[in-house]
Amino acid sequence: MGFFFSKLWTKLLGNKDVRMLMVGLDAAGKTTILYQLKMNETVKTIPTIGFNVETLDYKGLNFTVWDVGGQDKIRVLWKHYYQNTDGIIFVVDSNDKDRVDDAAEELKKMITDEELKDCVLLVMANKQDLKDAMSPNEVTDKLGLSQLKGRQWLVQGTSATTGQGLKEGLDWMAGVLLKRK
Ligand code: G3D
Ligand code: MG
Repeated sequence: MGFFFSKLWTKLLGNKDVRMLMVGLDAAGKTTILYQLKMNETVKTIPTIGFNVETLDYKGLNFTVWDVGGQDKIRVLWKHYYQNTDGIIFVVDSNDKDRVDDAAEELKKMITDEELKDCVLLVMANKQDLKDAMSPNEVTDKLGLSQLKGRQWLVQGTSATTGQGLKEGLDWMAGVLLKRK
């Protein structure tokens, strides 16, 4: 596919493997994003007790995706996937005002985890194509991101169905990761 494979990514992946964790509440648009990025590879679904994990691998870049929300009991199972994560992509349904507080809570739990403390955070304020969707600024506000210290983060408006914003967000991520090495 290569639609987001800018020079930045080529450069980054020439040097090392990169691991991305993509999470968010169910129906936020994660699977749709994964399929947009498909890059001629196959999306694999690994059924795990209590949750499904989707993975996509391409030239040393690994995406691991699952739904978060509610089930605190299975949270311990996620840790297995946290190791060596370079970036978190947190996907929010910008059109779901009823659940944005739940999303905020889940994000908070995730980023306060010791194992993920060095990860770069990209928030995809998804479903921007819907006319009542919260703007990326509103999403930033709702997630309480301005208070977030010691972390590089960006909120990018996206539409997984049209592909809008995906490249921009991922290019930002690649740029940050490149500078870190
Ligand atoms: P998830 O993997 O995070 O659970 P999905 O979410 O990718 O399965 O998406 C959930 C629903 O939202 C899907 O609709 C999907 O088409 C839709 N969706 C995802 N991203 C966008 C977007 O950017 N804009 C709009 N308008 N819809 C989006 P269905 O109807 O298949 O359940
Ligand atoms: Mg899904």
